Amino acid sequence: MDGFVADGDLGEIARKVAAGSRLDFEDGVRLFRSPDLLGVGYLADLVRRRKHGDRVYFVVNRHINHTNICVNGCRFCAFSKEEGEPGGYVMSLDDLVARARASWKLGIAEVHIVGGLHPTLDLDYYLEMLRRLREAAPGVIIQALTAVEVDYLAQLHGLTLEEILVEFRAAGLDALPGGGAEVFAPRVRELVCPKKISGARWLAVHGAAHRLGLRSNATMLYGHLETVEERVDHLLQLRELQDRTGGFHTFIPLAFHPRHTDLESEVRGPTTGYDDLKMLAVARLMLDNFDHIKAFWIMIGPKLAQISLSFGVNDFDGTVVEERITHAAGAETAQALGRDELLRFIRAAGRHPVERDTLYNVIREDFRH
Ligand code: V47
Ligand code: SF4
Repeated sequence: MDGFVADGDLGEIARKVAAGSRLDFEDGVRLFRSPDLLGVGYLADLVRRRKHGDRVYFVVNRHINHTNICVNGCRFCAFSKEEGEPGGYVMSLDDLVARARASWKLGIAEVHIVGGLHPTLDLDYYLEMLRRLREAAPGVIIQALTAVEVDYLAQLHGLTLEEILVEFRAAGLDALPGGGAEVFAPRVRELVCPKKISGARWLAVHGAAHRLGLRSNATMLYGHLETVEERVDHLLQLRELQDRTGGFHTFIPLAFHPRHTDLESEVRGPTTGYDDLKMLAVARLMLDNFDHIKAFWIMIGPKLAQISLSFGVNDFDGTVVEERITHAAGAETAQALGRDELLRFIRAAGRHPVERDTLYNVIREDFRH
């Protein structure tokens, strides 16, 4: 193994990885600081291969952002608008349901719905949204509402997290997406999203969801004002909750896109390919209790997402169809990839594509070449 890891400082980590032992905080920092991207990637790939062999998952899904009006005004967000500001929108439920239904007819397995914290949309809007989606697109898994939205609506209606999640589940919610986690460190939150719920509260929402049997994802927004130590701290807090609940499916690092955001002049520019691959590989190594590490090609481009399949990644998300958050901040990727394109990228990397649903049930894997 040592022949593949050029950085001598990674020797102890390489031994731990070979033995399947858990990495600690210092290991995480060392991995981020190491200039040996190929060595770190090689170690991450060992772990990926051990867990998944040559299988790479993908989902045929559709994202919908029902409103961009938001009271939080996070400094990294170019998507949100204040109420009354030009460009603000709220989708009618008829419009939202029609979009989901059209995609259902085309065979999606998942609809992914997140939006801003609207000052007047209340619980009834969300419960009706879920009920109508369930009716209009039966069998499609509804992954909706970030922890930030769940907390906001709970506060608005004086409900506990458990109470509101039970209502959402009864109306049709199947799983929570991973958004809103950003970076848990209070120092960073104060700088980039001072009005957003704390990291502890984000973890409490996911913990409550897991206890009720809802599964969820986790994210981290990287490439802005966070330090390497704060990245590792974030990963370890996720690992700790996962040890307790086992409710996370997937970790998705989100590459910060600075254009049109309040942080544009405070960062050097968008993340680089080196940083994106390093982030994915270190996540694979530190999150030993997460089954899946997902590359969101919308943010890093399909070509780099394909390369990341050799750096610890085993999930290539998704067909997407419509994406507003990253595109408002200057993303130059397309908004959709067809199933055939996803298959082509995965196969060309020498991997075996597996079409899944949100809960990682296999939908299909006998694709003909
Ligand atoms: O919470 C906001 C991020 C998230 C920017 O769970 C930005 O499967 C980059 O969470 N540049 C929403 N990112 C998206 C999200 C997600 C995406 C794909 C899959 C899953 C999943 C979840 O987008 C927000 C925030 O962290 N974000 N602004 C920006 N300028
Ligand atoms: Fe609102 Fe979410 Fe944008 Fe923050 S990231 S301003 S909470 S829409």
